Amino acid sequence: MGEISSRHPHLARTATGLFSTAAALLLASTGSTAAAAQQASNQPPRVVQLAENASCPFNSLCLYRDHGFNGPGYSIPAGYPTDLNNVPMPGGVGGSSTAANNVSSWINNTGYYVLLIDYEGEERTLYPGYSFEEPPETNDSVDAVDWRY
Ligand SMILES: [Ca+2]
Ligand SMILES: [Ca+2]
Repeated sequence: MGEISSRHPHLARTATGLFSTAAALLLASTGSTAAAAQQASNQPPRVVQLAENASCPFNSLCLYRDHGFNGPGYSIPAGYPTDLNNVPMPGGVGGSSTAANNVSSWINNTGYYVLLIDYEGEERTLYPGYSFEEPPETNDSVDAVDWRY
């Protein structure tokens, strides 16, 4: 979190404050599946794996491995900067096992601008309330997401 907190001190504080709630919820759901165990060990605390065919929750950014909002997907709460290298997503192109360089479709179900950041390329903006299918030029390229208000 060091890099994030230096760039966004107020966001980092918010995330830390909410972390205890998320951890408590994880501990409370003891009917744990392999996915939940993986979630507890690896993934950023507020990034949640979507159930199959689940709709994108309100006030979240949703990302999907495949086009058409298919394949493994996650929701990220509004305002939570996320390095996709920390989000497990097996079955990616070229054998990638994280969401970095793997996402093909997005749903911005928030009122905020989302920055789609490619460490090797450009930074693009996904407008509030918009969904987006990656064109061939930028498919499987985003490494991190950040937010603008
Ligand atoms: Ca993909
Ligand atoms: Ca990239």
